[in-house]
Amino acid sequence: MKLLSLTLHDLRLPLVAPFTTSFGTQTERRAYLVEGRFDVGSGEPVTGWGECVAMAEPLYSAEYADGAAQVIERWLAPVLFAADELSAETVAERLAPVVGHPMAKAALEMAVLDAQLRAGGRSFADHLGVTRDTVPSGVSVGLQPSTDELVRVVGGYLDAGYARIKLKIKPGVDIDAVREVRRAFGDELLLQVDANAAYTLADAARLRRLDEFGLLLIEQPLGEADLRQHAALARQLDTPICLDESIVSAQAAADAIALGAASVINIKPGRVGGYLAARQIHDLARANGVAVWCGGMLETGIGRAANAALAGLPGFTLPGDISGSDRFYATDIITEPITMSGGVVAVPRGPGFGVEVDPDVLGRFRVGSRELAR
Ligand code: OSB
Ligand code: MG
Repeated sequence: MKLLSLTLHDLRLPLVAPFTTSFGTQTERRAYLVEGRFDVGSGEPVTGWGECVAMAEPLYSAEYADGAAQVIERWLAPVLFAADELSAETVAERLAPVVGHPMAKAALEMAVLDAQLRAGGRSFADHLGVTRDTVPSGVSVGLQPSTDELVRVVGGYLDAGYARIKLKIKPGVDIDAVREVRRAFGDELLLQVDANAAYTLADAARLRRLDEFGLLLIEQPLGEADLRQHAALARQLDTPICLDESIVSAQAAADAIALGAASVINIKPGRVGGYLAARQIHDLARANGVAVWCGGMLETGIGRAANAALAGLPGFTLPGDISGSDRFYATDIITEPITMSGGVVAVPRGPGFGVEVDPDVLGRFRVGSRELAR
């Protein structure tokens, strides 16, 4: 394949409700979508879509939306335009000389992969060898103004059928919140927490108080670079430690496993540089007996569909943050939104990622676009 043109669509999607984590509150999702047009050797050019999961501000990771768009425009797209035999399998290797920027790279790999699969009439799930028809659907619940409100919001998601609840926590908004949710919904509820790096090792005694609540895991209690500290914390807790921010590559995953820093890994394809690296981490974790689940980054339907396929791999033994589109958006940018029903989301089976972008909706939420060409 040859890349003919690349359009960066700059979107601002309003959220159905504010989403608050230990690092801030979002009321809209700023997202760049990547639309690639490819010469596939025969017939008409084929379009492939990718989504950049970098957030508007560099608070979750060093990458942020405008920085990712710039690195794509200035450094990454030119490498792909120069390639005569482009394939999804070689994107990461071609882009490797540019240090970092996994989310920008992942968006480009997605567009190439989507087009390549569409040209061959195959779905991403078939490409991965996924045989499951559905994946369990969990929901990430933001910090709420009060514990009463938290219990009410969790109750709403459980009534809707979500299979697992993840509570965002931060120092001081943790023990009581978890206790009240447990009290309201019982011990059978699949419950986990995510600190987004808000604690330090000095908080170990406080975090140990979470052990009594039978949580599936605690996600990223400490900083991104704190692999050794996470290993030290793991020795003091019964609750399994899951890493998110720290797993920036397959190498980081291997290090975390070897150090005993994580007994569970949250796989986010954007954070690790793409869906093919995500698959490698899945394989590595599975070989080491480490459970994985698919994280989310408030994706539009494009990334949400791709995540639902990835999560069909056999090592994804815990429910992911793969909720229905309506958990964040009143209107998704794809023609048929991703839906959660009975606690599961369907694995898409159409060509490529299996979803179609709605040009009208895209136009409605787009605040700018840039077209790049060979
Ligand atoms: O830490 O998992 C996280 C959203 C943005 C950035 C980081 C995280 C999250 C979520 C939401 O928890 C997951 C989702 O998309 O449902
Ligand atoms: Mg997380």
